[in-house]
Amino acid sequence: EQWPKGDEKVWRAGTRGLDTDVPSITKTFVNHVQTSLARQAYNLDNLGAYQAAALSVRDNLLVNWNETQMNYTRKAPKRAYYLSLEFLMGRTLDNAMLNLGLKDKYVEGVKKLGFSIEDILEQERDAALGNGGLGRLAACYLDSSASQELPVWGYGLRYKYGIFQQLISPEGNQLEAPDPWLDNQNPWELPRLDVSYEVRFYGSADRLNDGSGRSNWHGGQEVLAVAYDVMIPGYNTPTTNNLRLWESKPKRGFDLNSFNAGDYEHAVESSNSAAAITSVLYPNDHTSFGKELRLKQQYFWTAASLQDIIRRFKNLGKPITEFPDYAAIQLNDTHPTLAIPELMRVLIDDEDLDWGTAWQIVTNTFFYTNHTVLPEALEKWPVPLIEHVLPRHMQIIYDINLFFLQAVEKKFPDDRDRLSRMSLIEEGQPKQVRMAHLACIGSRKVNGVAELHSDLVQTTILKDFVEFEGVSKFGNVTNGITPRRWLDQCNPELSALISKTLKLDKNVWLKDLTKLEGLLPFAEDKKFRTEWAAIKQRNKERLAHHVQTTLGLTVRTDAMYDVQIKRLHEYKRQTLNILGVIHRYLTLKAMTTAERAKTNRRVVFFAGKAAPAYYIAKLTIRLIVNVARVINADPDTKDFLQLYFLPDYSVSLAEVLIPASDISQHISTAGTEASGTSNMKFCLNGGLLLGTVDGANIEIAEEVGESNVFFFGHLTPAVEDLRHQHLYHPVPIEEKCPALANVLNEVSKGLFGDGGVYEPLLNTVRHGDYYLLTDDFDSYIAALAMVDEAYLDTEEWIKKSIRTTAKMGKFSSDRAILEYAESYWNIEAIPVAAAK
Ligand code: RUG
Repeated sequence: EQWPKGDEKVWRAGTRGLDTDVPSITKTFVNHVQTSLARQAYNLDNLGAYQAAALSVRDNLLVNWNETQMNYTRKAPKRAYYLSLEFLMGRTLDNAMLNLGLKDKYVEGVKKLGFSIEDILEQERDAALGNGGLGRLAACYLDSSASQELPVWGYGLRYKYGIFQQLISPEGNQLEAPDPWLDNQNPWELPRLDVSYEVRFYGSADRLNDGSGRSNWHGGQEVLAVAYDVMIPGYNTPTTNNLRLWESKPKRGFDLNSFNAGDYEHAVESSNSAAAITSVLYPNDHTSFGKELRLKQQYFWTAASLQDIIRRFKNLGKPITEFPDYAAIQLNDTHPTLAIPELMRVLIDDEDLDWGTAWQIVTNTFFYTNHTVLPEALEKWPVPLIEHVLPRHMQIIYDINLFFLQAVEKKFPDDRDRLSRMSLIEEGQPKQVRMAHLACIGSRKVNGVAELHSDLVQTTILKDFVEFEGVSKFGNVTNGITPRRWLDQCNPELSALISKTLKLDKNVWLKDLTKLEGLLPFAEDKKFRTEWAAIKQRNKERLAHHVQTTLGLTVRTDAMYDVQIKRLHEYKRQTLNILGVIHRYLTLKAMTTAERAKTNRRVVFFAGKAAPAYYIAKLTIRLIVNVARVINADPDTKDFLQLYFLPDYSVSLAEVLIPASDISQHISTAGTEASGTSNMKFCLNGGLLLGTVDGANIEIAEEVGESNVFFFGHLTPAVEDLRHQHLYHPVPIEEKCPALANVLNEVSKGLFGDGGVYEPLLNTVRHGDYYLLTDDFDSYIAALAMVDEAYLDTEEWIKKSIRTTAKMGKFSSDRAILEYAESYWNIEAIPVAAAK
């Protein structure tokens, strides 16, 4: 190949390589202190040291990132694009050092410069551009894609404000504050002001009526999407992929005419409305609100991403009909479904293709992952809203629907119920577009995220579609988690013990997690068990220290740690857990001192955010906080039962909580939790699982063996009947579940402060009980008793803990991403040579 510009030798002499030894690391660090931060040793605080460390690590990432991108461009492989409205990345510095294999060197380097790595790491703010499991899954998948050297790019939005910061008032109410995560500058992103696209909203769409099916969409508002690139380093490979996040900007700075006429407000109005699109992440999980700004976010992001993907494809000089051979686009839930009509619009209106050819391309390009079957979470957009914001897309959706229903009618003649069930448009006031139906028919394949969930997708919400399109279009990819962050990074001592025991470099087992099985025989080794348990103990002390320094509370460390951390939601049943805690408290109160002394000491932790408008979820937080206040102050019981609600749950907090847990709770009503991923994280760290027969709990039990998990509660097939009985043959709670009735009464009577406050929450259990607490409470309490009994047999418990970790190989996100790559996207690894 010919050198493109100037003198190759001069270029090469100026090219930066990786800093891989301590002197070059400290040199780059000091350079950044001097020239990027304009500081010196005498005025460099921990925050400055973090920034200098981050910038020097980033230099290394950039070297690899450049090589990787150039390699992809040269080899022009098929690529996959992961479109997700949420990427819950957490902190980057530690992860980047570990993935580069340079953490030890950086630790030594910053020490020489007078800093401790722990202090530096604590300075970083989480990148919290997500609500929970869906966004964190996207982050794990990026890590695995890069680690497996797969050509995968992420596309998302660069929200100015991530998920809100959660504060707890003295009364126990959740308060929300903005999360200005970009305030201290973000060293992990590269603004690409040279990469920008125009995106249109509103206006009108006139059909050309020339038989082509084309329309002219004109007028309205035009805004700019500007790219910010985030480097995604693979583990133990130079491959460094890209996450491209879009920021919205006005196309023109402001309206000069209004400005000159003295109308300053109007002059900046349109620029404000453009910037508003990417200003904040919607803090709802599992609810669809039909808000115009959210629709604009979805379209803005999909339109910009598609323009970028198409431009990259066009650089290859191939005919547009080959697009699906070079691009697979994964829709993470229905949030990016507008990409389907948008690609149709581009192919028909801009590329002049006929409908059939365009539809062929579209349905070979997209893949759709469903993450929930809960009806309130299935996205629907009012037709009048889409007509207003995206008039051309509404036309296209109607056209897609027409052709689709004609085909259904052909296969199932005279089945009008079926047509109305399957239509993209739900009749009503107003009519609504069913996004899951659109995502399904516009995609090549559809998958759920755990075996049970994928079955439910196929037998409930998309049943008609399976009958129409054939079952082979539908599949399952059980979720996974990256063992780099969720074991090596968050639990370094356990990681080191595993490497030592398996006599394997961690580079090996962190990339082939099934190697953990080699730990199984060591469950019988007393010395190993002692080491294993000592690490758990130190992780509890680390957590207790964290609570002490952040909240000023003293947590005992000689107890079982019982953890439930996840979004607050009725279906996840934090209510069941807190009512169980109260039950335990009442039981302890009724015991003699001697009886109490024989019980298992337990510390219960909760953490999680509630959507700001979710009243019942917020009331649950309030109850937890007030129960904690009473229990922790009760001299009779406080040595045996402690309770904490840790505010402002985040990825970083999870990294401290998970390694410290003995038992964690995943207790959703059967059939409601699609998969869950924190269940996998706890088990990987040797925490046992207390759960319902739901989501990925089932597959975890299959792997680790039922004797190592604690299952309780009714099974999915029973749920519908039970709900029916609640409605039509209700049995008073005092009769059906006296233990639970007693707990509710104590709350009502004011044992934890004003009982009246909690009535709306308690009434969800007394009446209707949609999430089946009255059905599952007794078996839940029995399961908790089994957990206590098992924990008192310390050696046996440690064996269970070891066996659990040993059998978690399946749940590596590497396994999951390879399934997507092979069975869905049809892409291959494209290794890149290490930079010199
Ligand atoms: O609730 C699901 C979890 O069960 C799952 O593990 C996770 C990742 O697949 O996605 C969660 N989810 C579902 N988050 N939002 C939705 C619905 O929009």
